[in-house]
Amino acid sequence: MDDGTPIGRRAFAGFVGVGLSSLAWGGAAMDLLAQSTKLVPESMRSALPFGKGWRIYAVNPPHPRFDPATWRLRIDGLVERPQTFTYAQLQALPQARQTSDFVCVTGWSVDDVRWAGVRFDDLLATARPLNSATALKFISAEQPYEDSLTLAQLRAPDAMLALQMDDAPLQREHGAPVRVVMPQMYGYKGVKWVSRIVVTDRVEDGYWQQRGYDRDAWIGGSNGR
Ligand SMILES: Nc1nc2c(c(=O)[nH]1)N[C@H]1C(S)=C(S)[C@@H](COP(=O)(O)O)O[C@H]1N2
Ligand SMILES: [Mo]
Repeated sequence: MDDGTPIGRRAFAGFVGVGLSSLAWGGAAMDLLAQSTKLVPESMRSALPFGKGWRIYAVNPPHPRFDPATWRLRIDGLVERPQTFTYAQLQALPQARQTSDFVCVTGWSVDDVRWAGVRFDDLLATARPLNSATALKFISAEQPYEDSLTLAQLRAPDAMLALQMDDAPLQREHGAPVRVVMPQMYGYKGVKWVSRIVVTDRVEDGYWQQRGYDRDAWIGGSNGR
């Protein structure tokens, strides 16, 4: 899944005619160049790693590695039948598509991200949440990152567990193989590297709520904005 990265960097270095080591290129530097310089045509900008304005966030490097042979998504808690999905089984569920903007509470955003993935009703269909269930807790393989959303919030038409971003499998740095996408809320609700979903009857404070951010992260309607 990292295939595009070295190619993108080579293509970029070749285009501007400099021989900088790829090690010198942090995501932020790539962003600045890709967005500010008129030397880089739009067609090439979209091919660059992080070129659309993404900042890669993680709380506990290195990023988890995705091995399709061993990776599993566990769904348990208040369900009739706990589930363990392989990646292939997730791919076999109905795949929804959407284009939505992504907004981080710290001020950066990425417009028109193309996502594909599974709606939560489809994801939970075989597990069958109990009547007492009201929320999902998403646990990242990157411990201790986690966050929760209510089932009502997750019924938003643009909420999904994403397998793809911009027509390609989710890249490692963006949370491969699956991340939560909740476009009406700030990005911190979108847990990357999701490895377990616990069906619960109460919303718990997630990683950033424990550090002072609002539980309900509505864009423009939370965190003092
Ligand atoms: N596991 C995990 N998920 C995470 C984070 C993180 O640090 N670790 N950061 C969150 C925040 S604050 C934002 S804005 C987005 C950033 O997504 P990106 O790293 O794909 O740009 O991921 C969210 N999900
Ligand atoms: Mo964020």
